[in-house]
Order: sequence, then C-alpha cells, then structure tokens
Amino acid sequence: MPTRDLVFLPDPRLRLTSAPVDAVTDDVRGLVDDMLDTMYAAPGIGLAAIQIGVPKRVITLDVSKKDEPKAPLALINPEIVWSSEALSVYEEGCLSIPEYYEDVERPAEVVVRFLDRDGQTREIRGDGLFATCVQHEIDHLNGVLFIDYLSRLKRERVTKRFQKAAKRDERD
Ligand code: GNR
Ligand code: NI
Repeated sequence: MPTRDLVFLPDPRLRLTSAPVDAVTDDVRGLVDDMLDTMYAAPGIGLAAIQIGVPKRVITLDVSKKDEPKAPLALINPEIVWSSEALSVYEEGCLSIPEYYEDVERPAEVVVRFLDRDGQTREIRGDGLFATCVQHEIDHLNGVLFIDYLSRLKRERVTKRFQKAAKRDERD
C-alpha cells in the first residue's frame, strides 16, 4: 500500500482547520490505510490527514509498545468529550517538525468520541501516551501544533530554523 509525502513546517496547510467527514466511504477507508502505512513507515505513533495534505478530520494512531502486537487505530471526526483536571507532561515530537522535541503539559486522561472505519460511533477512554497523542492529533485538525504551547522564544526559534531550511531547499 502506498505511503504519502509528509507536509513540513512552515507549510501553511498545517494551519488549516480540517473539515468533518460526512460519510465513511471506501475513499475514506483508503485514506486511512494510506495514513497508517505512512505513519508506520515514518515511523510515528500518530498522524493527522493534514500531515499528508488532506484537510479532513481523520487521525490514525498506534501507541503499542515495541514488544506488543500492533494496535492500529483510525478515528474519524474525533472529539474530546471529557478530559481530566489532572495534567501530565510528555516530551512531544511531530513528523511535520522533524528532530525537535519539547515537553508539553496536557490533560492526563481523556474520553474521545469518533466514528470508526465502519462508520459506527465509538468512545475510548485513555491516559498516558494515548491521551497525549490523541490530543496532539486533534490539535492538527484545528491547525494547532505542539510548538504553540511553548514559549514564544522557543516557537520562533524553531519556526525560523524550518523557514531557513525550506528556503535552502527551494534554492537547490
Ligand atoms: O510520532 C509521534 N510521536 C509523538 C510523541 C509524543 C507526543 C506526540 C507524538 S505524535 C508524533 C507523530 C505526529 O506528528 N503526529 O501528528
Ligand atoms: Ni504531529
């Protein structure tokens, strides 16, 4: 199955608000399959459709550990319907901002409601890396990046670094 090209900072598509999926068709299932392939190939533990340039509210994730069986998940039109008051800190990274990692604080536990690949409404409650990752992915659907939670100094520093890299790539 084909992998797709990733979109990198400072591509303005990363700031779009993605549109809800109105029906879970074969096209949507095809998108999900390409996203899972792209995510595993990267490798990453999550991916939002906009990271391959598709502004639809679709995310994939797999937070299983190396010694565990694969646990691919596809969430369509995901919504956080509850989040804990307790927060937790994880060092986050993003496939669209390669090789940059910083601590981000988010709700430690969430309940997410979504459509699965059969178009059924489902809910999952999770904490740990799942909670962090699903919030990171839903942020992508709203044009939000994890660097938006950092100090302005850090955000501007990394943004400038990627702007320069993009200009270099344009030149050569
Ligand atoms: O692969 C990824 N790892 C990761 C680690 C900590 C917190 C969030 C993530 S998501 C990231 C893949 C990605 O960019 N998804 O949008
Ligand atoms: Ni990301």
